[in-house]
Amino acid sequence: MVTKDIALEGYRLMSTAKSLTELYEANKSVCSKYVHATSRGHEAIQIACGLQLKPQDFVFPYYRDDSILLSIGMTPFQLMLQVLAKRNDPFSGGRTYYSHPSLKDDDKPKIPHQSSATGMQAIPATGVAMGIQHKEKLGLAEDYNGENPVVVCSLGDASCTEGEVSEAFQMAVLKKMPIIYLVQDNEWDISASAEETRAQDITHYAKGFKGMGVRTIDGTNFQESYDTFNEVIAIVRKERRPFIIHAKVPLLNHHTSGVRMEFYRHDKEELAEAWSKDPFPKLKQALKDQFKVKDFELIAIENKAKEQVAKDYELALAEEDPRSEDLTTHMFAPTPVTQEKGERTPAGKNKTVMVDSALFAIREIMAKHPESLLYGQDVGARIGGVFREAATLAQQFGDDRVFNTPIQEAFIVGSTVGMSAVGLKPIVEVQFADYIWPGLNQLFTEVGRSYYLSNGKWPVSMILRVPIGAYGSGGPYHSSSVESIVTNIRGVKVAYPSTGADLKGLMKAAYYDPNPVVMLEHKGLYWSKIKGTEGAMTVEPDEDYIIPFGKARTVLEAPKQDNSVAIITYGMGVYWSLAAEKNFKGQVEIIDLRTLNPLDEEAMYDAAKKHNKILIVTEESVECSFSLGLVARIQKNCFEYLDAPVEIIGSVDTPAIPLNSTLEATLLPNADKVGEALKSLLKY
Ligand SMILES: Cc1ncc(C[n+]2csc(CCOP(=O)(O)OP(=O)(O)O)c2C)c(N)n1
Ligand SMILES: [Mg+2]
Repeated sequence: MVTKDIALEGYRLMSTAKSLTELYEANKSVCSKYVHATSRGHEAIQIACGLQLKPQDFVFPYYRDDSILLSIGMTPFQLMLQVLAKRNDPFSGGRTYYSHPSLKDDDKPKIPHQSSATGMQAIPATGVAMGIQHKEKLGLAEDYNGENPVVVCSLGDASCTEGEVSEAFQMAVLKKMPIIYLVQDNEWDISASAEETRAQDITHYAKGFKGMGVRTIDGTNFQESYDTFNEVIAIVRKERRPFIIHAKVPLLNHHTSGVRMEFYRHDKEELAEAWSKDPFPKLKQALKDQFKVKDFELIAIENKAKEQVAKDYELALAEEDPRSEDLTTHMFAPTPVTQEKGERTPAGKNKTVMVDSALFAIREIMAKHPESLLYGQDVGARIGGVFREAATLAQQFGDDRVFNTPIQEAFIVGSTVGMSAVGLKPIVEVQFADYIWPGLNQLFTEVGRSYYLSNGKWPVSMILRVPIGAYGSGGPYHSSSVESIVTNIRGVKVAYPSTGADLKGLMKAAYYDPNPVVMLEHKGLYWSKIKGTEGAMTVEPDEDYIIPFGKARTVLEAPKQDNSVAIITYGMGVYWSLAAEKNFKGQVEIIDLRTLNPLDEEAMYDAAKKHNKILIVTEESVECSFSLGLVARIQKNCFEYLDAPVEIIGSVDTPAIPLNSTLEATLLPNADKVGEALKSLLKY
């Protein structure tokens, strides 16, 4: 039940939020330099939520949630640092928009980074709930004296039609996660109305998700909102199951400072109706009727809020802007792995296939680190991955640490943001590189940007394993190469090992790296079944063996001489090159990049300076590719040393890799094609 003190605190916060909206509007030439939205109309439900969250809880407010931020204890000054994109903006240091928070203060609920992409936060938020649940199951959870943490994921009504929201809901009900989805239903989707954009509101939609608790409330009524949150939070703290709180609210301010109401809200009746639901006079009246608070006391609260907001605005205006040198801080969190260590080739061991080297690496990681987990499609006990790349792991570490997910690549990838935020270390898989696409949005929008946009607060430590590459008529949907796309996503490291020893050493480095890592694992090398790829089988390095990212491997050294070529390659390219080299003995050096981001530029330039001719060998087609970027770098940095243009051998440029084996073979590079290129380079 709402006490007088709580209602008064609610009124103080509501007055503050209203003053913010009014001040931004009155000073729009300054405050709208950077786009912002405010909570005007949505304040009651937001304050009811924020006031009841504890420091162990997690909350994902969206761009309209400045009242949530005020009610968890942020000051108007702090919020204004963001509206003005100032250096000391506590969330992002001026990197992202107003009310796009990320926070890790001890005394407040935690806010991992979330993007501006509508609805996408549902997956990272549900990932947090999944992480909390796993910590509880695995005995890793902190003791909160019965007050177990909950997650609140705030969503606009229109954002719920995004497909990724349904992936999150599915997982939340499937696993009974401790999460509350707060849906603020103002019936607007910028200028599109609810009738235009949805067949049902969220309560009806939720019926498709068995076990989802639902409460629909008047989100303008502070007491009802507070009581509902109070009840639902208590249930979720105890029973650990998901809820939707569907709050009906009016939108009283512009969609954003840039998309203004006068552009699209011409219906006077609709506007009048919206204003009739304003939560501010409602709470004021309730304070007078229920708690007998006098008018003058309420006016004093309003005036104090206005004064504070005005004062904070002056202070915020005087704050420093980001400096240009701030631009490139927090690109990657520093990794502890900077040197190759351990025994790469321990004596007395037989060679193992590459897929097992990966398996052994993960087995050692999981045995040593209780916070590590592995999930993806079919990786669970029954099969241990379609390539058996996770075989026996579930048996050894249990179904809570190694488990199957539904076919939800977005969830698999994006949930790592949340898992990592609670201190777990997720290792996840997409089944084939061809199916990374539904997960790419999360990789780009949420995973890759978290560390940078939270100004260093929320690195996402995860490994995404991706079986990749063409062999044996995999056809158009089980063969593709994706490195040009993945390396384009900043904030993500990318490895592409070509031997078991490298895969094991890099997997370890990926695990200890605080940043997200994509491991591209060529499925044609997994078992060395293709003739000429026997070199991918290696003696398994010892447990301590680790390879830093950004260090290429010399596969084959050639002496400096009058006419020679260095091949720069990775993945299957290593083996096409080795086969081709047989006809040019001693004239060809082969460098395996091993990681594509970071890239060992020094190794490339040293090779160019030594041999003066460079051939890049890639499995990708060449148009708009990662390899073209390598060519540009080498030509720019080693122009004076080159005796021939840098050449690339890649696949034939088609929209897909065809199924038929003749067509596949015609498309892919091979030793002959590499040999032809070597011949003409040597002749040049
Ligand atoms: C993925 C994505 N698509 C489009 C947009 C542009 N956009 C920003 S807000 C918005 C409307 C969202 O409406 P709703 O979720 O109901 O929230 P409201 O603004 O009404 O509170 C749209 C389409 C976006 N930010 N992200
Ligand atoms: Mg809306």
